[in-house]
Amino acid sequence: MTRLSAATLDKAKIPAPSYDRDAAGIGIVHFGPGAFTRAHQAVYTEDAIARSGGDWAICAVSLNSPRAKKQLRPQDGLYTLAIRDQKASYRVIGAVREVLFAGDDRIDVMSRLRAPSTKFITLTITEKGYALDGAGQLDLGNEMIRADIADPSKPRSAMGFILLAAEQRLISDIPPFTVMSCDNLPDNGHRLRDACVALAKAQGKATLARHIRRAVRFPRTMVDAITPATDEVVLDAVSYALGLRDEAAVQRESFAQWVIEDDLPEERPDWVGAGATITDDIQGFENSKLRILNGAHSTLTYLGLLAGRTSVVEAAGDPLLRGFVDGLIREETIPSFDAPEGLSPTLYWDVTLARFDNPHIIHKLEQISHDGSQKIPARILPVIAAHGSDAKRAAFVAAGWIEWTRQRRCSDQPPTDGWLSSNTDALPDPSLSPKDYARAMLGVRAVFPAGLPVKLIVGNAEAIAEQGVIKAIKSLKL
Ligand code: CS2
Repeated sequence: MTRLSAATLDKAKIPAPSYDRDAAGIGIVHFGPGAFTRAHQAVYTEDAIARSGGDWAICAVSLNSPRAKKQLRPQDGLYTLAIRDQKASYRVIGAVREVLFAGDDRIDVMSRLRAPSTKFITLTITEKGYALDGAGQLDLGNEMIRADIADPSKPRSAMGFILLAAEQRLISDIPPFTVMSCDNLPDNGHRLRDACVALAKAQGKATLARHIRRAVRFPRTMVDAITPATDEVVLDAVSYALGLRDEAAVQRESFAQWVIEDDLPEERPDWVGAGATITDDIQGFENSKLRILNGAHSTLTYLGLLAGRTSVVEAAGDPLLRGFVDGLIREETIPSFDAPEGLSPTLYWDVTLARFDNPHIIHKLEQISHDGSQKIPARILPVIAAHGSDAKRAAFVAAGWIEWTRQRRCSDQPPTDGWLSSNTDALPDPSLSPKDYARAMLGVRAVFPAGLPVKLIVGNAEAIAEQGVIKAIKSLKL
């Protein structure tokens, strides 16, 4: 089958970019061009360009793998967005104009970052890409950070690239870019800014650190759209609808939300026209999303995997797991934070649960299970911190994650978790008893802060190991 590309686009049987792609210059460099950003930010940007024009096309940069380049380059950056909901729909997105892999194209990446036409750097590098420790500070012992300290001129981390480019722009008197983290990280923009400042200092560049703090904007954001990994079923459905082969297609539910902190330059894409919200209470939105949606996801994931479930829709359809997560969110999570004005957290949860029930989205629990060591501290532990030993269900989820890591570390399918795998020295031996393992895990400060109800969590982990998760849930005294 003929492949999708600029040359074959006129054969597409689905809607294609309505604007002149060649006329839209690149104004955004995006680190981490995985499925999420292609299904989310790139779509907002596509709509913004189509509505209001501007040089806002995207240069997509992968830091760790040439995969996106292999998928997208032969297609001139074009790919299909498949919306999988009651009504399926397909459209070709054209906002990505250039695709680079830092491993091969470092010089091109740097010249894009330095170019005065680049006004934004955006990131979806996942939690682990920020190399933060349990307290949210840059982990100077992280391998890529150590490399960026040893040789700042050949960056490996996103922070390293941002710093080198900011320094070169400063020297050449080019106005700074705005840097926007679009990852599920509490306080994402500020943590990224602080990580950049810490790295600049560790590199011995005090002036650059000051410049980053004073002159570069790092608006925080809340991003949302459920985007399961692309599989052959999606690729085949897309090929059929499109009439061309597309190796870079992505799937998503129809719901999408993007809230951006009101700290943007005047000159920016018409993201608001495309449906994004600008707010001065980003934290309220962040907490709602991270603790409600992502917290429920992680809950269904670890408890669901322990119970032999495989997808969100399947786990949410299990009356026991559904009742458990519903109680967690309503009775423990929602009272743990202040919702932003105009957002009803209970309504938000109702809508979220209905999104989990979408039978057209098969979101694998295994996918969500990745990097739990980075996700649990953002999604579940703040709820326990807010209620202490009254956080009965949240404490059970923390125990579920701990016991799941023990079981999986004992098996031939260890958790996909970069931090866990590169810090085995700091972790308890999985052959310990579930009780001793859980107690020792709770002492791993990079994940668990001091002051959590240790006895409660350890007891739950033991119960899950002894009785199985289903019985353990049933015997919870709530
Ligand atoms: C999920 C998120 O994989 C995960 O950790 O919880 O990717 C989730 O699907 C998105 O944040 C939804 O916006």
